[in-house]
Amino acid sequence: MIKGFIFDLDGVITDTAELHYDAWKKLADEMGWEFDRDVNEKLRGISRMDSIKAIMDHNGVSLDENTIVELATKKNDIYVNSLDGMTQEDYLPGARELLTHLRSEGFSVALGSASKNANKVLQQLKATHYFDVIGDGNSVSKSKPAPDIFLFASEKLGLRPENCIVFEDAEKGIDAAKAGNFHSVGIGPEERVGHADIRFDTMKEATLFEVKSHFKDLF
Ligand code: G16
Ligand code: MG
Repeated sequence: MIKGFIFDLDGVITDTAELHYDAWKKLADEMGWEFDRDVNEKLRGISRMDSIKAIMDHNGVSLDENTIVELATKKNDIYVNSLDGMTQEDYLPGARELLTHLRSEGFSVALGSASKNANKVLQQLKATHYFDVIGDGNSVSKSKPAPDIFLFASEKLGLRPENCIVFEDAEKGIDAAKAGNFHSVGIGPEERVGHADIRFDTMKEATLFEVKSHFKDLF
């Protein structure tokens, strides 16, 4: 029986990818590093420190740990400032409708995001009240593709993984859901999330009706 839903944030509830891109691009330009949208795509769903290391790898750069933390903090300051402009208009189409529907049907709902800024994003969207549990980048130390963030969320909800559906837009996020034995819904193209149990191009198609009809035996 499905009793709970766990949502990734960036790429599922809202699209902060563009703001992350702008902030990394600013840092990369300052450092003289190459950074484009293809490299940015590799950062989808992974932690801030894993992201900067991926950008450095791409540029064949190595630095000591303190400098890496300093640069990641610089990027984060740029990113956090840009969140001030985010409003209730910035839900991905369909996301708020699904959250509202799940609450009215009495399902438990949690956030399972890699972001340490998830609380700020939820506040900007005025979305905090949709969630019984908020799992973010501060909740666990091992990031996706490890299942830890989703296990944290399901434990806090008091549910077993097999009673929860995870919504994710990142390849590594679906890997994490599978590793934890969760049912999974992929949001995005086949080449990215085709390994999810079911997949929708966007959140707009991912209505409760559609999800229930795909996981018929579980409701
Ligand atoms: C999000 C983004 C990632 C970002 C990560 C960490 O994850 O998809 O690109 O690197 O958060 O963000 P921050 O620097 O704010 O801690 P998710 O899991 O919400 O998709
Ligand atoms: Mg995501």
